Amino acid sequence: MSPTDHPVGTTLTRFLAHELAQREGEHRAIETLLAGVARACQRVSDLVRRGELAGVLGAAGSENVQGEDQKKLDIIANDVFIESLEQCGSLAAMASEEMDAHYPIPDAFTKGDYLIAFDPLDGSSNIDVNGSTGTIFSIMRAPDVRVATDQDFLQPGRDQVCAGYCLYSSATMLVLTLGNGVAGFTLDDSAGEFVLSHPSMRVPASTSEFAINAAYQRHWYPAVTRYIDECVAGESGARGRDFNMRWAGSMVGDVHRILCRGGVFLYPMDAKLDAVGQQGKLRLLYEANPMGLLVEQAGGRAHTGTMPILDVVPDELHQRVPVLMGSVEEVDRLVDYHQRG
Ligand code: P6P
Repeated sequence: MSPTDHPVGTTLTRFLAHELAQREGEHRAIETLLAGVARACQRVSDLVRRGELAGVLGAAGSENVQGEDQKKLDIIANDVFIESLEQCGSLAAMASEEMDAHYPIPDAFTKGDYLIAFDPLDGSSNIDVNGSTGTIFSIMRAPDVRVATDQDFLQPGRDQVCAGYCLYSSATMLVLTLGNGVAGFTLDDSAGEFVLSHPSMRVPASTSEFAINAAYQRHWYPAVTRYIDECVAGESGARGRDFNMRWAGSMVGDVHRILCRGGVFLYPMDAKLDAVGQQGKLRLLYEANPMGLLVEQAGGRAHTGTMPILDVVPDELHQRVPVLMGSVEEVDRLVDYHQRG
């Protein structure tokens, strides 16, 4: 069964029941887990929408394992996901951008066969200015239900069972893949549930829109400089057409736009990251891998510049990677420029 087999208006619950019915043994656990994810996203969406009125804006006065200043809502959203999922019975452990190590499901609760890695509030620097933010999640199988370790999460992105995000913007949308295409659900506040609105999201192979933080231009390596210069040169340049630029400041906002109308998202390796020994800015397990699976499932490409993102074998929980993803023709051109050096 594919997402296009479901009529617009189908609830997420019914969609999951049909899509997972053929999966012997594991469908109930994934359905329960994703129902918990949807509930957590609804709770975070409500807090985001209420903003100052809910007293959730502003800095928390602490740093996360990445050394980044945390927003209050980073911590609150993380707690919402822990609270919503730790008793669902489908998980052995959880890992998050906001937690140094993995969170093992307490022995008091039923454990399950899956792991979830998530960024509870991606783009949180946007939260105080009412910009788009989101939650990104990646679901994998747990090698050992009894005793989970950080090592258990270190699986290539191609092995994900499910990946998705929830975008908190003008509408709240849950977008996910179970390995059989990409479906988008819009939160119907009156009904209090996610409803299928985008049965089969596809990334057009060609685009004239790129997303990059141009403030780092002086640090770019030649492949990226060449690619962006050619886009900016427009109709009279090598590409023979004008390009547009967007930068949402939240990966969820940029990738959602690409899933809707095409484009290419770049957070590449550069001299500034190299100088501090970082392999990239974005995190592999709970940003690049889930977004990479979604983009590939929607007919796009996701690459580090040297290899497909989904083939990277992680070596630590908060590993970073360079990210080039979106319309196939543009990512292939970027990869070609990277290979030429
Ligand atoms: P910059 C948000 O912090 C994030 O991880 C992504 O969501 C976003 O695309 C990127 O970083 C923004 O980075 O350097 O432009 O602030």
